[in-house]
Parts: sequence; structure tokens; C-alpha cells
Amino acid sequence: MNFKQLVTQIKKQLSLIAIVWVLMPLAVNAQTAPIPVGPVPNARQIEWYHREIIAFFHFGMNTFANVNEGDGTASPQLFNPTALDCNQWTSVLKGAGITTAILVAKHADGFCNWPTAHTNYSVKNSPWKNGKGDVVREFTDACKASGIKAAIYLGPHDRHDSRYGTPDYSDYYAGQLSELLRNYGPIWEIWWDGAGADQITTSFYDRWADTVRKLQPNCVVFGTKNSYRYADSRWMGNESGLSGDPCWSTINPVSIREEAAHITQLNHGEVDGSAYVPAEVDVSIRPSWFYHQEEDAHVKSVAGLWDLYFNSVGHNSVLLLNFPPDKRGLVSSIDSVRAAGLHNLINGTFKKDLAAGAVITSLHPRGGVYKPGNMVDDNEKTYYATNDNAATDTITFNLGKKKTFDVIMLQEVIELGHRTTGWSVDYSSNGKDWIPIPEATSKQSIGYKWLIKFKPVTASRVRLRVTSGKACLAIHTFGIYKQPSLL
Ligand code: IPT
Repeated sequence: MNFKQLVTQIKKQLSLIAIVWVLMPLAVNAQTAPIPVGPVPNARQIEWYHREIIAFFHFGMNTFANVNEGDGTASPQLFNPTALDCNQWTSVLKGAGITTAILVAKHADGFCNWPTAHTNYSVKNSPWKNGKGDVVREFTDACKASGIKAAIYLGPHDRHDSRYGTPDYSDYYAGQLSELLRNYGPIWEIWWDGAGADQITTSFYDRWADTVRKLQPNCVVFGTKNSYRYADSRWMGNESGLSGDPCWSTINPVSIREEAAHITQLNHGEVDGSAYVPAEVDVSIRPSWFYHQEEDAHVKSVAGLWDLYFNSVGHNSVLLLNFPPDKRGLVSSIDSVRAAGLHNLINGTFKKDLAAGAVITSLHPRGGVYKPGNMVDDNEKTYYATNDNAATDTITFNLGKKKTFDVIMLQEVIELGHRTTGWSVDYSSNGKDWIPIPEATSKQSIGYKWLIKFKPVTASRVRLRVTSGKACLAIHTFGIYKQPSLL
């Protein structure tokens, strides 16, 4: 090697060192993402969580027979809505900010709301539109026109059809599923009610799930009892809208299958459950699932719906809220006003995170892009994480000035599994003396969303203490809010 070659060689080495010198800090800063822990959601479940509220429409023979559980003997002659207008239903949902809706196509009385080829017990033998009507068509068309995702309840239990429980019933139901999933565009969810359906064994569901997956691969499955293997979402154990505290998205499949013995597990989930099957909270805005005029005076109040929202969406679950159309085929204006009231409260409360702009300090930041500020940046994609060795943390939000709030929101990164298992929030006005918020003390699960409301407090600092966890934290949102007056 001559002198010139030596110089070139040294220059090369130097520039290599320079490159490493420049890139090194960047590499250190570009921290890797936390590794998922335990079961995690599939793509359908992630989409399902983001819906937050789904509407349920119980409308069928029971509406006209004025019962909730018809025995399957009511004459098709009874079915005759005078002013059915599914666009009115979807306008109610627009006013309520609800973007997904499930129609009962066939309840346990067996009457079919669409002109199915597989039974005569349907709208085609009713006087409505001279037997030419199709509620499923009108519903799915109205949903399409208003950008609402349409979904179907097809009751596994059937009190009318003599094939019920036999292998022929498997064909019957599969044929109906095919009609519904082939002919009405995208069907977002299929609802497999466990009520009365104990004779429907796992082999029925094996076949029907196959039909669903072939015809509508993205369709969410609400499953209970023997459909447990296919459940994307689970029943949460009551019809009163009360999801457990804690409420884990994880559960052991046996708890879904053997429902009667596991109501508590359905309600709370199981922290170390082997499957990811979050809770869908089915509840009616009225006492009954179907419309009865005498219940007009008992529609849930806006305050009642606000509580319901906190006990479902605010308990890491999705709210499935039933609006039963009346004999005209319209949703009552009482129900629609109440639902719009809930929407206004949700919008009014969450429009502004009072922790936005806070100076945030934490004990165990991961560094890199996982900044504490991500918890208050209103960005779907960013989140705060601790370093891999820290499953606990204390995160202090210095609000800069005194602020009054009465609602807290927490969100984890669900794609990374349930991580936090213990947390509390307290507040301070001097940064030394911390006052606990009793409603937000010794909490356990977070998941997609956890909400807490309490009497207003005024503070210049708020602190989130994660006291136990399965792995390093991955917190998407920390928010404090002031709800507007209920009046
Ligand atoms: C209950 C079923 O047992 C359960 O599997 C689920 O389908 C649920 O209904 C839906 O609300 S039965 C009901 C009378 C509590």
C-alpha cells in the first residue's frame, strides 16, 4: 500500500466512524415497540371496539302480537306496519352518533322479516305490501344510504319451525344465513343469541360459522354457549347494561360455553384467560326488547343512559343499545330524543382533554417515540410506554393552572394486550399533598377504554399511578374532562 492508498483508506475509515457517530444516537432513540402480552385482538375485534355503540332493532311478529317471546303460532296476517321507514331509524342513529346497527331478522318465534325461500312463516304471507315487502332489504338499503354498517340477528332458537334441533334445522338455518349474507351487501356482525338455544350444539355452529366465514370473512360474530369457539365478542352476563369492574377482554372459552356456571366470569372477564373475547353489552332503552306502548313512560332518561355509557363503553366493552320500532314501523320520538341527549353529553364532555398541554413527568419512560405527551395528543397512533423492565410507573401531569374536572378516561394499546392490572389516580394543588379520587382508586383493568365519573375536583396536578402490570405500560390516552350539566 503506497502513501496515497493509505490516505484513501484512512479517509474511508474516518467517514465510516462519522456515519456510525451520527446514526448511533438515532438508533438508540428509535426504541423498539413493546412486545404484546397475552391474547390480543384480531382485526375484526379492533374495528368492533372502535364502534363503541351499536344499535339493536327488535322488530317483528312480537311487535304486532305485543309480546316479547312469541310462541311461534301468531298468524302472519298480524304483521302489518303502517308506516315502516328504515330511513327514519337511521336518522335517529345519526342524531345519536351511532354508526352500526343490528336488525332482528328472525326472533325465537320464528317469523322471518324477509321473504326467505326456506319457510312460509315470513313477510311474504303477511298483508304488508301485499306480501312483497322485505324489512331486511329496507334496513340494509337505509344503512347503506346513510353510511351505517348493517348487521343481523338470526335467532338460533326457533319455536315455530318443526325442524328445530334436528339435523334438518342445520340446513334450514344455513340456507337462511346464506340468503342474508349473499343478498344484502356487507353484513358487519352476526348475533347468535344463546337464549333458549341449548339444543343447538357445537356441530351446528361449526357448520354455520363456516358459512359466515366463507360468505363474509370480516363479519364479527357475537357468540355465546355452544358458539363459543367462534365468538369475537361475548355476552357479559346480564341485560341491564352493567359490565363488570374490572372487565377484562380475556376469558377462558369454557366460561362462555358453560354460561350458567360462569356469569361472574362473563361479567368480569378473566385476567389470565386464554382467549381474547371482549364483552358486548346488550340492553334496551326500554324495559322490554320489543315495543309496547305502555312502556313509553319508562324510556331510560338521559342521565340513565349516561350511567349506562360509563358502565359499558367505560368498562372496556361495546354498548349494544336496543331501540324497538313500534307498530307503525318507526322509532318513537321519545327514544330518539333521549339518544340524542346522550350523544350531546358524550360530545360535550370529551371535546376537550383538560390534560392536553400539561407538562408530564414519569419515572420509567421508554424514550424514543413513546413520549408521555402521546397520552394527551388526541392522536390514534401514538402512545406512551415505559422501558421493558418497568411494569409500574407514576406519571404526573402538571396542568400549569387549576382546572376542574369530573371525568377520567384511560386507554391502553389493545393491540399489545392487557398490560396494566392495577392503577389509581390522585390530584394535588401543590405537588406535595396528594388526594385520592375514591372512584379512581385501586382499579384493575383498562383495555380499550376505561371511564370514571365523580364529583368535580379542582387541581393543578393529576397523577396516574400504575401499581401493577404484566409487562411495561402502553397507554394510549389519559384524559380529564368536565361534563356539561345534564339539563
Ligand atoms: C341470555 C342467553 O342465555 C345468553 O346466552 C345471551 O344470548 C343473552 O341472553 C343475550 O342477552 S338469556 C336472557 C333471558 C338473559
